[in-house]
Amino acid sequence: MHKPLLLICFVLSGILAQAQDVAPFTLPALPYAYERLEPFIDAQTMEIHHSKHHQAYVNNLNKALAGTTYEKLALNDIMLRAEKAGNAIRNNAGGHYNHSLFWKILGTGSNFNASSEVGKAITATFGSVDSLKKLMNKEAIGRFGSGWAWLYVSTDKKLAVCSSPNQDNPIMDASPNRGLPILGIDVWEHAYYLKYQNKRPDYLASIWSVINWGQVNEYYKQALSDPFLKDIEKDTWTELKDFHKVMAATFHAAEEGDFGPIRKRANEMWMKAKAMQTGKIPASFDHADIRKAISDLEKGAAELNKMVNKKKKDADLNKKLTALHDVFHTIQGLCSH
Ligand code: MN3
Repeated sequence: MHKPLLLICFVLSGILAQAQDVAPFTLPALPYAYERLEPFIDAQTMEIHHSKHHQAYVNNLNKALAGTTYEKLALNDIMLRAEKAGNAIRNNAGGHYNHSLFWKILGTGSNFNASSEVGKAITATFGSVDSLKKLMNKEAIGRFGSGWAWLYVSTDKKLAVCSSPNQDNPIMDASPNRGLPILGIDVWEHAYYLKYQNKRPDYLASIWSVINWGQVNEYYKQALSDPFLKDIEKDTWTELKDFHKVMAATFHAAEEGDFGPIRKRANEMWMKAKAMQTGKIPASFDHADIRKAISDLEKGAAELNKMVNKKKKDADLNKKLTALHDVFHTIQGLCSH
């Protein structure tokens, strides 16, 4: 191919890849023919699963996002707020993300390679790939109703296994297990019912024959260096989120000239700052500069609380609250990449 043409294709594919990461979302093409996974997964199941089920998640996601504040966010950032966003966005964002990953980690001709990066990590973590399969099948069989079984890179960059209900996944704020998925198994009946009927274990015994381990290895390497993993880790910091809620409610009201909320919640804000100071800081953020800023935050919040108790003037409270808000943003800044 000519160089200029190659460049145009490269730029175009970049734009398209970006375009798919925000609404309106589109159904990604299946990277192989429907019958490619026969006899393990039948062509009819693949066709309905991709062109009907996945398409419906995409359509319903676009519909649910329209006109909301989530509309401009990347898919990852939507999932980070899934619980807050409500069930329509949560279920369909998950449905779109999970299936997009699922199609890519399926395929034939790329066998498990014990000396690949993910191969070595699987052996080190689970003992062998067979132990991993047993563990994931156990999660998949144990998942009551519809859901997924996951192999994911946790926020401390280790491999882990879990399952999730419905279309949840480890990226979501709603999930008790957090990290970036690198292999997911769909255990909704629509994934296997035509061929396996109610026999979920038979489907699970088969699906390992069509895992594209080369792609799983790529996802593993990407996850290890993905800055988004830190965003997920930050989202696990409950004390930070709790403080943020009180700060947002009181500071924005004060900006509008309403000091009622801070007068009412100064003690609560101080307690939340104390909780940050005594609670566990996620490993990536547990540095001296963040500890120092949290200590400043606690001191400032204690002082503000004292001022409120002494019924100081709005202007004095405003100065203190603004300074506290700045310290909080310093912490937020130290957490970002
Ligand atoms: Mn499905």
